[in-house]
Amino acid sequence: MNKIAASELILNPDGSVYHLNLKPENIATNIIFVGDQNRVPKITAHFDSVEFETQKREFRTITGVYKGTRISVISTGIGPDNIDIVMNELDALVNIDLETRTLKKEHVQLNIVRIGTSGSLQKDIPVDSFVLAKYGLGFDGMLHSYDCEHILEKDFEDLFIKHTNWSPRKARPYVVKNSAELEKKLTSDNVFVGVTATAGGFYGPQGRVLRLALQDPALNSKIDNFEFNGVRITNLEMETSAIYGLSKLLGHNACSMNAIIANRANGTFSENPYKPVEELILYTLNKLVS
Ligand code: R1P
Repeated sequence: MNKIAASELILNPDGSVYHLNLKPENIATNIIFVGDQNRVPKITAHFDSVEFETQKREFRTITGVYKGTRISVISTGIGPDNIDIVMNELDALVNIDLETRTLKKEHVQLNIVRIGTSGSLQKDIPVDSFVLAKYGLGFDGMLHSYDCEHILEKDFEDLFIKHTNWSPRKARPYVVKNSAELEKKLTSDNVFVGVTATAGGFYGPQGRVLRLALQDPALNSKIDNFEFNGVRITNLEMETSAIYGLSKLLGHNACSMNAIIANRANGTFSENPYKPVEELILYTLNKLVS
């Protein structure tokens, strides 16, 4: 069997994976991602018990038990580039034998749920509400480095590219579906379901203007009035499409939940953004273990 070289799968002297600082026994198969490292203890504060904690750079992990279910909470930091690191290292922890550096025979499937913050693109999806992503729509281009054609929603992509007159100078938008099983678990009347768009930046890539002009100033309004099979693009953030793409390629389940803290369509920002995040944490934890 092919041995993965030390330069490709980098391990720390204690045998943990390079960026996440984790060994296989440190993680559960149920995983919650958050962007902000300070959100990790806010989630695990609700746990019955905690067994493990580590941090390297922005990647903080706490593993423990919530209502009888073992869960790891991991901060990914900001952006799809970080998701590439987190997803590949997590998958290596469960599907590669780190000692022999060879692929394991049995595939282990992870359940990955993001609890993030995001801006709504629709006037009727107000600040402080929750959005669940049925699809991730990536503007970031990260996934194109992988052999990924077979997991993409090509009809959706083509329609979106035509609708927005997407510039060929930017990466082709890619679309990946969530795990239907996790969506079923996490959905309710309190949650808007739609498409979460993921940008590879916070300002220009999300249509924000401070001092720099945009390549397409009308993009957000075009995104706003796009529909695919009756599903709208609900919100913009920086991780979901990359999580969906790599999860699908690596054989894991993923679903992304976002607390809406800004409404880009009417220019409002939540008066207390910590409140919807805390509410979404409790909502998601309880749905996950139900
Ligand atoms: C930008 O401020 C960050 O906040 C959002 C974006 O996706 C990006 O990571 O999510 P998190 O609050 O989960 O980090």
